[in-house]
Formats: sequence, structure tokens, C-alpha cells
Amino acid sequence: MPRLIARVLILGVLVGCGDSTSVERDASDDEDATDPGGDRDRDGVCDGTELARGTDADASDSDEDGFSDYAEILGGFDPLDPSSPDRDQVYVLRETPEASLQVPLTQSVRGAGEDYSGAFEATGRPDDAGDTAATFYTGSVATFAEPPENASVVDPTGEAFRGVVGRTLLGFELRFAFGGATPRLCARSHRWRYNIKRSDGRLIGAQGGLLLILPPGQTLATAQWCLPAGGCI
Ligand SMILES: [Ca+2]
Ligand SMILES: [Ca+2]
Repeated sequence: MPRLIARVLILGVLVGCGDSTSVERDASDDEDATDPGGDRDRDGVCDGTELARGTDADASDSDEDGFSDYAEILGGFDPLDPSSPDRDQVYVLRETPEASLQVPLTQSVRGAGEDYSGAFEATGRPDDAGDTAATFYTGSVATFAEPPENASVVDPTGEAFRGVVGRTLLGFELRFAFGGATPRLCARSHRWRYNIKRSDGRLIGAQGGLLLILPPGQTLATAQWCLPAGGCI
């Protein structure tokens, strides 16, 4: 009888240990998976936000396109679509005082003697440093009309073409510079748009772009993206 009691006690201890260990492991997993304020991949997007948006809470770049989930959400892009943002619209400006960038654009019009002019617009929200594309924009010029005889006047600094007649290709150049902006040593991107209007006020065309600010030595593949100053979003 004493031997039977001892065997029952030993079994009870073993079963008890097993249950206890199992319960502790499950509780830990649940805590990691459901902590909405955590940020496991440290990309600036909270685990709860990642869950809601369907992004990978363990990968800072869910669609592996080089842009962090936070940068894509901030810029209004789709963090689950590697073709968003469109690489053809990405323009890199280095984070150095001497860095500059020229972006040529063209717009095809069919004129009947009207004037056409372009205007730059920063379309993204300011980042934590208060920067938008306008921070780095230094101006635009009208560069050419093709064929040249279709425009009576090309006004470079006015970003305008006057007296345009017939099917004509209008050329513009947008200019950006880092200049005296504050280096942040992290990558960020800013949306912009260039609107081309006819002299009667009608919008003829709008071309968008994304200005990518990269610190020295970083590429899109190795970029260390800026994080939200106030904690994950
Ligand atoms: Ca995250
Ligand atoms: Ca991405």
C-alpha cells in the first residue's frame, strides 16, 4: 500500500508540471500576438496597426520593395503592393549640403493660341521634422517646345509657354536641393505633383513624383528609415 500511494503522488507531480509549463507558454505567445502597442519589427508601425492593415508585424518592409511599412503608410502608398510606389516616379536626393536634383517632365498639348504654365505642389503630409517636398524644392523652368515654332514665347522662369498652336510637346524641369535642410541620417520620402494649366484655368495634366531623401552611404536596399518621433502609429 505505501508503494501505491508513492506512485500516485509521483504521477500527480508530473502531470501538474506538464500542465503548468504548457499554460505559461501559451500565455506568453498570446501576449506577443495581441499587444497592440508593441512594435516587434521596430518599423514605426504598431503591432495592432499591422494586424489591422494585414502587414507583417515581423518584417519592416512587408512587400520587400525597399520602402518601410511606415514610410508607405505615411506617404499614402500600399505597403502590400511592391509596385507602390511606382519606381519610375522615385527621385533620389542625397542628404548632403551640395546635393541637387533635376527632374525633366513633358506634357503634350493641342493648342489654339493659349498660354500654358506649370506649378509645383507638395502633396504629402509634413514629417516629424516638418519637412515636405517643398522643403527641398528650389524652382522649375520651362525648357523647350517641340516643334519650337508652335510656341510664340518660352518663358523659362515663368514656367510658361505663350501662344501655343497645334500639337506641341512642352518641356519643364523641376529642381531640388538639400541645401541647408537639417540632416536626419535616416531615409524618408515626400510626395509632390506638378500641375500644368491652360490660360483659361483648365488643368491639362498633372504628373506626380516621390522625392526620396537618402543619407550618404545608404541605398533603397539598405535604407534605415526614419521612425515616428512619438512612438509607433
Ligand atoms: Ca511594426
Ligand atoms: Ca514596402
